Amino acid sequence: MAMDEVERRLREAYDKDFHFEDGHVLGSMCSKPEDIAVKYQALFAEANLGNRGLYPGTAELEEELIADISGLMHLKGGWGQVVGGGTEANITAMWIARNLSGKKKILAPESAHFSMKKAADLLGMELLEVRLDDDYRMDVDDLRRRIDKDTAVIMAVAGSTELGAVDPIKEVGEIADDVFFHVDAAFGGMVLPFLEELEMWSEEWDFRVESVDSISTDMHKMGMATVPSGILLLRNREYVNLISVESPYLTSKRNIGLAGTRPSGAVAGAYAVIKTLGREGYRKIVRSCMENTRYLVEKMGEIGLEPVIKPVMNVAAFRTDRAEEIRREMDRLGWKISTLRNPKAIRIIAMPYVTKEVINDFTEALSDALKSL
Ligand code: 0PR
Repeated sequence: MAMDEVERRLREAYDKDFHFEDGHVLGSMCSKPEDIAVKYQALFAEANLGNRGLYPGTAELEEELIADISGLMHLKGGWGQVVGGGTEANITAMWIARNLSGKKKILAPESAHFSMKKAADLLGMELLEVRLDDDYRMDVDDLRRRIDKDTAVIMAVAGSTELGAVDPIKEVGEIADDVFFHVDAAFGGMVLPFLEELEMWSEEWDFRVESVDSISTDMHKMGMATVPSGILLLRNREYVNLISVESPYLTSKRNIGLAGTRPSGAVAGAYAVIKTLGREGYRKIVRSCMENTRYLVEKMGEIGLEPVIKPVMNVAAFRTDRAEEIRREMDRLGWKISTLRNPKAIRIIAMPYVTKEVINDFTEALSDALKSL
């Protein structure tokens, strides 16, 4: 195909997609990446940390990025790697737990992301769901009842996909003393440290809880970086041996983790964004997202929709038996929201591009739609 024809085709496809800046996407957990992340992801497009020896520069960036995120989550020493996202991080953590213990049972809250089902299936493990309490947090009494000699791992969520709820990590940690304990902070990892600095959150949820063995967080969710830039952190670097194989013909003799070739442009992108935003930059973003979440709750209240829980972070779900019907109608009007099945609710994530103006436009359109439904 001629160059201009290819470009026309690419443009056409691009225009079919929904873009965050258009202010109609209210159901995505992904960042609109900062410009600097996009620029440097492109510069490092050919880098592949799967063959580390060819990319010593990129490897240094990854080490610094991991050190910074470790610091944010109070991990000293330890080990970390940039992975393809929350799914890969959860699978890898379960892989370590299985190989470490030789056991099969995973205890996870009912609110765990569906990637846990993939992890259990792939690894031949058994996923047991722990009940939630009235605040949609893992019920520690139920957890205590379910743990037994065959439990390989307990996982908890810091920022659930549906509600942004945070499990009681410290209490779970007391129960998980002798068992591998993984915290999925795919969304919350880049929110909670800043909520804490803003004095809007006070529970310990990270490596300060001694029995936490691993934490995952995604830089492409609240990290303002490009897709895909997940991060997995491990307290004990020796555990790496459980997930590595010989790679005799490469520049490094061991290949660690699930991926061979790793999308390493995202490492440069994430590095660029954390170094330019710094803690202050993220604090500002989180503060503004929380203000907008409160504003959203207020505006939804005016049209008779109440939140399932008081939002802990910038994820808000509103109860309604007509959730699916509303989603379909709003979709027809060009608004992209998502729904929960239990309880029935519509869900909105107040990412930075969901501004007060967007909220005004959306609630106005929703109010009109509700009258005609
Ligand atoms: N853990 C949690 C708590 C998550 O919320 C998610 C994804 C994952 C793990 C898996 O992460 P990856 O998708 O990076 O593998 N949460 C969102 C979801 O499944 C992801 C998402 C993002 C969905 C953008 C839609 C969208 O437009 O709902």
